[in-house]
Amino acid sequence: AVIDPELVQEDEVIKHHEEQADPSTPLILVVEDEINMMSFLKDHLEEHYTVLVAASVQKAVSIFYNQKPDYVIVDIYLGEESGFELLQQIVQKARKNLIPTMLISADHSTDTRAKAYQSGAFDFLQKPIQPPELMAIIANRLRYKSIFTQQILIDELTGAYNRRFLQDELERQCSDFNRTRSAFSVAMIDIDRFKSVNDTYGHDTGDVILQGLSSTIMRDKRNSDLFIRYGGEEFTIIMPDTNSEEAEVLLERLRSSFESQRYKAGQSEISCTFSSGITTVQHHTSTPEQLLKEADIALYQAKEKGRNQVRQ
Ligand code: GH3
Ligand code: MG
Ligand code: MG
Ligand code: MG
Ligand code: MG
Repeated sequence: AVIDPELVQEDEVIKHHEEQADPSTPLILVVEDEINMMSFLKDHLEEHYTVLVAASVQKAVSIFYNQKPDYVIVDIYLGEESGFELLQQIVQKARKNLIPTMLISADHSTDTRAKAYQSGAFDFLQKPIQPPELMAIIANRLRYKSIFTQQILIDELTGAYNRRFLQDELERQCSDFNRTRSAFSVAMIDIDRFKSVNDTYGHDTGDVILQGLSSTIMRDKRNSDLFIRYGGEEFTIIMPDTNSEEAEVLLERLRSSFESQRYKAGQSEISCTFSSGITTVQHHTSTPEQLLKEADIALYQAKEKGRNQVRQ
């Protein structure tokens, strides 16, 4: 029996959106055209993961690019199509985003296995699949991936995502917007007169303030908002599903909460402020470059108008 890919995908995508409330559950994409095999894999994987399924190369590619799974399992034999075709279309992005792929097949000849690894697959499993082995391989990969991701994507001092994350995420938001037409906003934040804080109280105090700002933001932002250290004392917040009014409310709240914090600096207590520029994609498509430029212009205006304020 062959799955109707249309039905399967719609169903699964909706499911994933509902489950997105828990972003800590890894997302596994399974590409398999045979319904018994599909449910078998799904049943086991769902004990630990959120599972998306696709029965064709085209559906798989679309889910892959839209949902960014954490791991991809691909059957080599997909009726008229082949898992190798799929791998070819996703391998570059998979590498860039550290998404491991597994090929599965009843054919486990040396040639097939070699071809699988040459095509970029990390793992190969021979059918019939043994669930403990499958689960152990995936668990290993995901553990490795999450440690590695922490190391390369998270800024050590502040715990914010580092800049590596920014371009990809902005591209993703822009392309989501083309699909959903749901507004999103981007804010640039720059600490005010930070150089003089460092000069007066020392770099360590400066570092504590950077950490203070980061904890404030990570506490007050929504789960879906992404907090990124753009560089030095500059940060970016990407706010999905957020129009300009909502973005301004959030940034204003962050601004006032940061302003009211006190930091120990030697004998004295000091406080600090930031300025922020917001831009929103609401009616028209945009590009990452354009968004950063607009947010930067708004930030510049906030500085010019006297700092410690939020501008659009
Ligand atoms: P403005 O209000 O115009 O933004 O003034 P500013 O002094 O904040 O601007 P400027 O860009 O001249 O200075 C930024 C300072 O941020 C300079 C640098 O010493 C400091 N800085 C950047 N990264 C770090 C860091 O990781 N730790 C500390 N302590 N300071 C940093
Ligand atoms: Mg098959
Ligand atoms: Mg700066
Ligand atoms: Mg500056
Ligand atoms: Mg500054």
